[in-house]
Amino acid sequence: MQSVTTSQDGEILVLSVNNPPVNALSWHVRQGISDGIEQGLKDDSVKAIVIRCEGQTFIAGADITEFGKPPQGPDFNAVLNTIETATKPVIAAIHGTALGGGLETTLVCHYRIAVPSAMLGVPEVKLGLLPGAGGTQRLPRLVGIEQAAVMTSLGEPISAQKALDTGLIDKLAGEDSLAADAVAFARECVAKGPRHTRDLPVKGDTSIIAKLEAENARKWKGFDAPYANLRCVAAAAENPNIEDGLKFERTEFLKLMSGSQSAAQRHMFFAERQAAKIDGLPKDTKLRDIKKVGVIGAGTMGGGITMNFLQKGIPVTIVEMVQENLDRGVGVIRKNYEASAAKGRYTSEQVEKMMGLLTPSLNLEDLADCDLVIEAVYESMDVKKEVFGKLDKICKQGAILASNTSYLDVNEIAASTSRPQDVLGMHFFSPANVMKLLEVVRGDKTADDVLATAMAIGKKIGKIAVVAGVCHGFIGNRMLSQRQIPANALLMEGASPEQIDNVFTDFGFPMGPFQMADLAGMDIGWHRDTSLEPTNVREAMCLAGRFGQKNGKGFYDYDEKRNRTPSPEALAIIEDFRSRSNMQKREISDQEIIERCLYPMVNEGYLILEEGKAQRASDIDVVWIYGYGWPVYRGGPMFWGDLEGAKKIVESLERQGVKVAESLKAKAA
Ligand code: 3H9
Repeated sequence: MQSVTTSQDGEILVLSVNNPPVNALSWHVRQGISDGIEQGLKDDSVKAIVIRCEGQTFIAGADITEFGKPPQGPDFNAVLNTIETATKPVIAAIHGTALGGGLETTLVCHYRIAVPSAMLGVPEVKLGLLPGAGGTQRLPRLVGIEQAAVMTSLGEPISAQKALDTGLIDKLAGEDSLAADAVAFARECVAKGPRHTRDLPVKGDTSIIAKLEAENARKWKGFDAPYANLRCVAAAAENPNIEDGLKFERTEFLKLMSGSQSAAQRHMFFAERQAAKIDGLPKDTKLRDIKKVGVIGAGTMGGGITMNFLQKGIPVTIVEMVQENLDRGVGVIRKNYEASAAKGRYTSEQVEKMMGLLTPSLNLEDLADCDLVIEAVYESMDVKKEVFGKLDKICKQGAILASNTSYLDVNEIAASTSRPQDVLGMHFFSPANVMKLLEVVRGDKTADDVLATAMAIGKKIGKIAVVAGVCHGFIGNRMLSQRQIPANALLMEGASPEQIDNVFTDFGFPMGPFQMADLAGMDIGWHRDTSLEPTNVREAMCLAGRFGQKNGKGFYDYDEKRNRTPSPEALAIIEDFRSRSNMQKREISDQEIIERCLYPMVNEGYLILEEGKAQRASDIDVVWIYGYGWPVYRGGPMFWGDLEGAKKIVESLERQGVKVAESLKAKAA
């Protein structure tokens, strides 16, 4: 099959790109476009050329799978030059998404027409890149500095209508008549002749750049690409001669392309998509129909889980044991929606519609007709077994019974029912209506269609679902504990909470382990027996009434705005605990903190893979990026571990006395 075909409609030559699934600019597409343009230029009967695409979308960008491989076929910039310098008008006919290199292709075309549903953008920043084929220089010439700065640095596409309003496209086509409308438009363009984006002056004001940098300082912390994009847009404003701007863009692009951030972000692009695939399960596994969901528990977790489904129009019955708790839970859901409505995310009608899909109940029997029931009760095996035993008797045959447990043995929970094939874990992360990650825990007896349905429903409610096997803490929490143990030990050896947390935030985490403990609340699981001697620093903090952010004091002191400052009292408690444990304080380097806290996590990742508890290393990266704030520009613990080097990690782990995974040792050998 040819990836670019030509056809002629009177004096208009139409090039049709056909490279499923997203018409990426693979080498054969570049070759096909280049050949097609040459053909149109040579043929005297051709007066104008249309570039359009088959399938779901216009060109969605460069072929990311080609990055880092030896170049093949014509250089993209050379192809763009062929289009731009064509002596006959070239018209881009856009449907679906024109993204990245796809949009850059349209920018060198002389005219652009799009269907109203089309989206146009330069999302390269999300891959740690910039539109390096002239996008940062031509876009400002069409839409102005402000719009170009927003589009390149944030990477969000705009609608066809907005593209028309800002001058990015010339005309809207009928939704179902793009091919014919593009040819008709091309005929109009014949008389006008080619028109070059590069010849337009750059309009607008670069003050937007500082504004964007200030507004996004938190979000962009640690990232190189947003700033590089903005530098290039500024260069467009500063260089009237586009060639100078293009040269600047090239240098910035190559820097990003050869750096580790883009490699990590491109890895995550594919990792995220790969995570949805279940090894050994046919793609067409028949899914169970989920029309109605039950949630047990109206606490923070149950409420958050419920919101995900209501937002997608799926009715939920939420069950609590006590009226007061039920009312409180439903009240929190309403309050959250109303807060979003106040920010303009929903209309009040939408809020009422979502609330109308919610049935509060005190009776488990009301879950009888649910297709999926998610239990989010207290984390105790006895309680969970009791709930699942009851569900087994109440729920209809074929219903999926899921536990939101974060640590417990899903096989044991399943064994408390007569239908373990219908049971699995659906581990949401708090706040469950916000956090993207969903660990779908496959029990030994979980049926294939149950697993596939849980993964699909996860996607439907906007989560990134990852399959995990049954083990203590599954993928994420199991690795988290490998980080927490050394973090606590380092505290005893002489590091302060602030030093440790700062190493984490400098690494790119939104917070460190002690900030996280303060946020979660130190008293979770504390026995509250004040007559007992504390066995760890956390208990010592609780005994001193330092429960974390909730009462303004934990490892840190907090003001009303929850800003943290180091706490002399907390430091004294640590010091006291240290001396009572007969530990000697010593200087600890930031590098030691990294090696002690993060290398054991990488090691645990290898053990998880060896035991088959994760399908692939990239799934582990997805868990850590979407569930625990691992910085995406470092690609997750497994990708980062490869960058650090297996040998270095193994040597350090051996020095630390950590038992090293065989597969990690083999990699280091
Ligand atoms: C660029 O253009 C650089 C330039 O400036 C040049 C400088 C010199 N390449 O997302 P989906 C695959 S950088 C290769 O599930 P959707 C994807 O992996 C690029 N493959 O579909 C998946 O494969 P599989 C700038 C790609 O309908 C399949 O297509 N462009 C590419 O939910 C379906 O993908 C971008 O960053 C690609 N470019 O969403 C756009 N794109 O089936 C990136 C997708 O094996 N793409 N695949 O898992 C997207 O944002 C979405 O894919 C899109 C469709 C919105 C297009």
